[in-house]
Amino acid sequence: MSTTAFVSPDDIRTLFAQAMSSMYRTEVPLYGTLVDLVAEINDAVLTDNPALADQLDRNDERARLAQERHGAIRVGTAAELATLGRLFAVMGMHPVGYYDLSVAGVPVHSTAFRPRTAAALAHNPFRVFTSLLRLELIEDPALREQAAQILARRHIFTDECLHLIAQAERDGGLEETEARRFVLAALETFRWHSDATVSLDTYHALSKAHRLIADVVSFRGPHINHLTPRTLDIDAAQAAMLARGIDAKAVVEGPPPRKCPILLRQTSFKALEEEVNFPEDGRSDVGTHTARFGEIEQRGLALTPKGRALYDQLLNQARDAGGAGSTGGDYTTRLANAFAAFPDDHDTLRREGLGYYRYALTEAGRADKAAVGYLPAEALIAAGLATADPIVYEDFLPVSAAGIFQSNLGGEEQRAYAAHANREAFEQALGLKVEDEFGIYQRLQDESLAALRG
Ligand code: OOG
Ligand code: NI
Repeated sequence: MSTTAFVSPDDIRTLFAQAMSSMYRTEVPLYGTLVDLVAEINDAVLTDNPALADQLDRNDERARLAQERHGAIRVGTAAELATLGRLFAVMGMHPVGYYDLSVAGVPVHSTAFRPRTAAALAHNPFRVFTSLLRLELIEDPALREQAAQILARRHIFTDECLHLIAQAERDGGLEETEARRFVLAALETFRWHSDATVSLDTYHALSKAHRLIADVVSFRGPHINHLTPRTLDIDAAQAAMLARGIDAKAVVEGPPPRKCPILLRQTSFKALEEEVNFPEDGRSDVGTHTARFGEIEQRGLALTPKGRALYDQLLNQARDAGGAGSTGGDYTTRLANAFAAFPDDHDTLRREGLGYYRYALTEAGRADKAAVGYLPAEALIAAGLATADPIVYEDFLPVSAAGIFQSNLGGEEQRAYAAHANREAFEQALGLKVEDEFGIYQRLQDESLAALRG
């Protein structure tokens, strides 16, 4: 068999992202509304702002935009997580970042499976925020044991899916027909099931421990709980959601509106209350469950450790002022005031080493190889021989993620668990190390600098 017949993992990821998107459109029609609304807003922004359109073109970001999504799932056991890691690897998605959400009262820790190279990201940046339930955080030992037993009995992957993962690992890839079968088989794991696997009483007991525990334990698999398109103007998207009567979250998570967007801003519509059948002595009880929602995000500059430390400090300052977290009425003002201390022009952000940039020669630079050979990057920019464009943040923010979890678990803020981050336990469950995001952005920046002189 010749390896040239293998479909590239990037193409498998694109097929998978498209399949997930059409499945979720059917399952949660309001998601389709969001996708359409975001497409309209993005078109309008690009028409009004040719400089931004040029920047996206220069950085291979224009084409990926219409396809760009992230999703989120939650699994219950180490074995489930480890197999997911293998499944995502077939599509060129690898674990990046460790997120501890127990500090925010959510009994999970998480990573994001995503592509890591410039070429793979430009092809399709599809990422899946993946959480592992921390059963040890269930206080009642009997309930903890019951949840573990229920999870131990379920099989979240089809036999065909497991078979094709093993085949891809053994042969080093999948050919066209198998790749298509793999995508369909993988899709099954993330499908919604309106039939629970536990009785209504068990569901209530799990819910009382934490609604998220009930969401993970009561079903046959880790249903995709949202898919998020990327908008170029989240304030316009938020206004459009409200104008259409969509029940949007009150506060946009992340940094305030800025001239130079940084990291990630997100908003969502509240989870739907859906009918679920709970098995009971050969019949079933009808109840409801709220899990699935829609979300929109705007992505900006990836920050260096220095920039990120400043972001964390200012966000804490805004949240702590008055002790109100992000729920106080004047949060938007507090956030804007705190972030006045964060530079908001790209020259300063870059020169102060707060963010990562992708360097490229301008036409003049390409014509003047001699100058390019000896001038430092800042001098090339000053002379109009090179550009530096923001490298887009591809990851997540734990405080925002906690806010998204909370607003979809019924709103009330949960107390923090006494547990602490346990990255080693997570990596052991996954069977892989999670990569640090900063190293990836640094590499992208360094590659662009090296290419200037290439
Ligand atoms: C994941 C919430 C995190 C985000 O965008 O920060 C997330 C979940 O609810 O399972 O998706
Ligand atoms: Ni999300």
